[in-house]
Formats: sequence, structure tokens, C-alpha cells
Amino acid sequence: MIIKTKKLISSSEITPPEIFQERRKFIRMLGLTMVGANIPSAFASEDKISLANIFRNTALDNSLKSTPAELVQNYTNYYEFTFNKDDSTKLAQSMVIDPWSVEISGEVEKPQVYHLEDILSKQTLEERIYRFRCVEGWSMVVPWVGFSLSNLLKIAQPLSTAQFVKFTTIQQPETMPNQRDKKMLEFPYVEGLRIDEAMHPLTLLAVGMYGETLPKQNGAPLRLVVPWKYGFKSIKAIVKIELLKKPPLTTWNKSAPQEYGFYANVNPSVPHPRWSQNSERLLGSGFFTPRRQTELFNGYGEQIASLYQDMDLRHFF
Ligand SMILES: Nc1nc2c(c(=O)[nH]1)N[C@H]1C(S)=C(S)[C@@H](COP(=O)(O)O)O[C@H]1N2
Ligand SMILES: [Mo]
Repeated sequence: MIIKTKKLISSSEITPPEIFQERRKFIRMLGLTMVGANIPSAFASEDKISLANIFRNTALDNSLKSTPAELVQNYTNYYEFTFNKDDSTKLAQSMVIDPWSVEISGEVEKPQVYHLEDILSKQTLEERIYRFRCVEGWSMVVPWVGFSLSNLLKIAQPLSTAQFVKFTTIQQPETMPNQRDKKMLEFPYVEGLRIDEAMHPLTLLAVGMYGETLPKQNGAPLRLVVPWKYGFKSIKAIVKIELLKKPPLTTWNKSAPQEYGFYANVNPSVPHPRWSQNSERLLGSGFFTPRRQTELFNGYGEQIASLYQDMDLRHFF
């Protein structure tokens, strides 16, 4: 498959000690145990856990320049809180995310509720720098930390009848004003993928960004990242994953099917009914910086275009 080469990041090479302390806390929080032996000794004395267990995926374009973290973490779409991109950041801080478990059910051999720590203890975390393109016409570049969704699904053992995957965000009306007031959208937020999209190695479950735990506003503790699709597919705060025979009804598709398709593959030649998708504003770029030309599949066509070879992409938005 496409993602093959994994190169160990040497933490001494990239991380100043003070940040390293933070990261070590992060790794400990995630309940990871050491897998590699390649631990820089200066940092390995206290406990045997280290950032050395995060691999950088060299099959991807690592020359991509990440958008500054402050921008990514203060400009968020989280409709359970509000549609205002600054306020969702503040409001999301009240979320309760510990303890956390994920139910995997439906067309699987082993339906089960998994504690997040148990999920993570079986995964090797990778850093993956992905472009992220929102349907609204802006984009960013984010160094996510996570693992392929397929690794988790395989543990639950999908049956041959599993054709689609449905994801559900937590229902927490105590902390989420729009769930309480039943405003904006129908909650809980639901997204879905076809099984082959879900099993594709690029499809990521993220638990971190910029080498640290995922901030609440960005979908902590566990979110989906599907880099070739518009951002609304990348559902936050996942508590349920169901394998289904039929496509699930998804939140945005249900609310405005003409505007938000089930597939929602990034495609510059299929305009949104209310705006062009031909270009995008890169988060943090200045007023006079020209917009970036949007790429088909957000630039990931080489890896995933074969999933859609039998589909007319003009119609299957
Ligand atoms: N549960 C949930 N997931 C969500 C959303 C949301 O409102 N609720 N917004 C989506 C949209 S429209 C985008 S663009 C991305 C934004 O991710 P970010 O806020 O981390 O940049 O999250 C997606 N996932
Ligand atoms: Mo979005």
C-alpha cells in the first residue's frame, strides 16, 4: 500500500527539552507503552515513555508548511457550541472528555465498547501532515497525531456485509449549548464513509496535533481526519462507530443535500450552489496573498482516486 516508510523522529533532533516534558505528559496521558528501543537516553531515565514512539510518515509530503497552531486552534467549526469560529474555541473548554469510550457495533464479529486507553495501547502513533480543506473555501495544513482508522476497525473484525461506516459525536447537552437548545443542526452530529474509504490507510483517527493532545475545540479526544474530503466529514469527539449495510444519513447531507453531499470529495470543478470551489484562502495568509488553487481530492488523488474510478465525480458530490 501507499503508506509504507515510517521514519522515527528523534525527539532530541526536533524537540527542545521544555516542550519535550509537555509531550511526555501527553504520551503518558494517552496511556502508551514503549514499543521501540530507540529512546534518547537524556529523556528516557524517568519513565520509559517518549515521543520517539510517534512516527513521521515519510510517504506523505512532509515539506508542507504547517499552519501556525494558534490559528488552527482559534478558528474552529464546532456547531454543537456555536457557528462562530472564535467562540467555539472558548465554549468547547467546558467539555468533559475523561473518561472516554467508543462503541463499535453493527456488522462486526466483535461488537464492543472500547476504552480510549485500551484503543491507544494497541496503536503506534504517527504524525501526519495533511492539507485540510473546509467546504466554506478556506484551508490549512495540520500536523496531526494519530493512527489509521483501519487499525481500529480490524480489531472489531468487520463482516463482509459491512458496506458503510457511521460515526457519531458525543451528546453532551450540559456543555453544548446548541444541543441543549436544538439549534443549527440535528444532533448528535453524524458522519459516514464507504467501507473502502474507511479502510484506506490515509483515513486517520487523530488524538493529537502539533505533537500534543488534541485541544477540545479541535475534536478531543478522538476525531476523524479524511484529507481528500471537505472538512465537515472529519467528525469530532467520536463516541460511536457503526458498521452498516446501507449508507447512514449524515448531519449535513440531511440538512442541505444539494450543498453537502455524502461523498464530499474536494473537487474544484464542482461549485457549491452558493460559491465556487475553485480556490481557497490558506489560513494565515495576508490580505494581498492570492488564493490557492484548490486541487482535485485536495491533492491526494494519487493515493485515493482509484476508489472512485467507476463514479462520475460531477454528479457524486
Ligand atoms: N462534531 C462535529 N464535528 C465537526 C464539526 C462540527 O460542527 N461538529 N465541524 C466540521 C467542520 S465544518 C470542519 S471544517 C471541521 C473543522 O475542524 P477544526 O475546527 O479542528 O478546524 O470539523 C468538522 N467536524
Ligand atoms: Mo467545514
